[in-house]
Amino acid sequence: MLEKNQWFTEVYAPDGSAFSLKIKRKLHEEQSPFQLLEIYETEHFGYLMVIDGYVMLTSRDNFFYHEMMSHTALFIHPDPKTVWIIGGGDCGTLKEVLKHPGVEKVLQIDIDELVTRLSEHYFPELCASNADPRAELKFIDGIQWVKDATADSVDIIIVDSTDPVGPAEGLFNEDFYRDCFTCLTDNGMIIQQSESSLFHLQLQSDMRNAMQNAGFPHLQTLFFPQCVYPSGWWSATIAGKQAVSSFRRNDAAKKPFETQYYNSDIHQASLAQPEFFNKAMQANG
Ligand code: AG3
Repeated sequence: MLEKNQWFTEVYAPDGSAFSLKIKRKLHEEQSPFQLLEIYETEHFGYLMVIDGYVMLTSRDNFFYHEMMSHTALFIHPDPKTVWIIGGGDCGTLKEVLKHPGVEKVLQIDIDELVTRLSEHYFPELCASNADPRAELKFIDGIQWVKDATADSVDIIIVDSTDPVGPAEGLFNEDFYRDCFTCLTDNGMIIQQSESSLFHLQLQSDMRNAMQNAGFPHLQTLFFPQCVYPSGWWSATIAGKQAVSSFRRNDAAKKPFETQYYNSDIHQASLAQPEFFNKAMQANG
């Protein structure tokens, strides 16, 4: 007989679904100035980080998301040297970006320092590269950062945020994308986590419209599994100044580092778009 308090559950009310993980215990709970952070030890997924009741990551399966949020964009860009990560305070994306030897500078900008402090403690494997001299961590508002930044100064912006509620809401609108467009160099692109096509089609359509209206002529949504997020099927959307549907396939096939999910075939496969997705994106312009 399983007791209710042995499980952490994230309910996704609009679609009457939920995802649960069996837990051993809660290790930490703390309200930062921005959000409520919780850390659990699970039975089978290692540690679990939850923000405002939403699953952020587990030790066991975060690689799907972090690899797809970084290597896809880095292998589309012809020669990425500077990368900004907006959000991403757990440092999982940062670690993947730093695997690229050609990258000279990575700036991680998360508004909430507590995310990083807890990650250093409970997810040290994600923070293993934080001392890399190419990495810089800032704990400030990413929206303000791109507003104030110098034009033409970054190759790739990765938006590794929570859902579009609370502090992340302003990361899903046209003003933010327009500021990103200005900061990006000629081959530049933004890649942003874009929720689930099963549950959030309207949001995806709004996001893509906003990206286009902000001046990005090329869009590509990538699909990948992520069992701990609502519906278990997640996506990232890339908006580029140049075409973003082809990538440096040979370089990806010969990547000089290890990954657990990403490879050149996975990259190619993630470009395949479901019929209902195409239809909905067309219908919404
Ligand atoms: N960022 C994506 C969070 C979205 C999850 N949504 C949810 N559980 N409802 C995760 C941060 C990992 N670096």
